[in-house]
Amino acid sequence: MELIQAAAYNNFRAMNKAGVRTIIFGDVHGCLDELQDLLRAVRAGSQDRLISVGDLIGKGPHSRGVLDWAMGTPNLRCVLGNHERRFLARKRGAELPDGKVLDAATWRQLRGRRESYRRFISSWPLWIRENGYLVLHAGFDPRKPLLRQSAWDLITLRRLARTGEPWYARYRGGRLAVFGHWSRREPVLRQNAVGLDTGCVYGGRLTALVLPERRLVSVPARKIYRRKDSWL
Ligand SMILES: [Mn+2]
Repeated sequence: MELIQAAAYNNFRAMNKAGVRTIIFGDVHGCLDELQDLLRAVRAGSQDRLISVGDLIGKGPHSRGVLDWAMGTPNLRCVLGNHERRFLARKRGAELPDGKVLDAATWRQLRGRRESYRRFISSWPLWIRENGYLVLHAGFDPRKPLLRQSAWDLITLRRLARTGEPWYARYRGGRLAVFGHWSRREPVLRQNAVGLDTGCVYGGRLTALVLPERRLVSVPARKIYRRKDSWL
C-alpha cells in the first residue's frame, strides 16, 4: 500500500513541468455528477494535475462515489477538509473542538469500506505548496508561517479573531493561496488568493481554477441538495 502511494506521488512530481495544467477544484461534498460535469468542462485528462481543496465528502448525495473516484485517480491530490476530519474523528470515536460530527447519511454511505477510506484520507496533507501556489481547505493566520499554524485553523478558519476580517484580507504573500470552505455565490478573486467554494451542494456551482492560465471554470449544481439560510 505505502509503496503504491509513493509511486503515485513520484509520478505526480514528475508531471510538474512546462505545459502541464494544474486544475484545483472546490468543495464537492458528495456531488459526484457535478464533479464529472466539471472535469468534462475543463477537459481534464490523465496528464493534468488535479487538486481538491478538501470536503470531497459530507452533506451531499454521493460521498462514497466521490471517494471511490478519488482513490482510483492517480493524478489527484487532496488536502484535508473539515468534513474528512469529522470522518476520521467519528471512525476513532473521538471528539472535535467544535463538537460537530460527520452527518449520519454520509457515515452510512461509507459503511463496509470505512477502514480503507480512513487509510486513504489519513494520507492527505493539510496543505500543498508549490512554486506558484498554495492549496489549503480554509485559512490561516497570515502573521505566522505555515508550519506554526494550527491544524484546526487550516481546515476551519474564515475570519481573524483579532479583527473579524476574512483571513485573506491580511495575506500579503506572493504565492497564490487557493482555498475552499467558505461558500459564496461568487468565488473570491484576489490578486494572491482565490476561494473556490461556490456552494454546489446548496444548489450553487462547482468551480475549478486552471493554472497556469488562472482561468475559472464552473458548472451549475443539478439540484439543491442542502438548504442554505443565507448566501454571501
Ligand atoms: Mn469545509
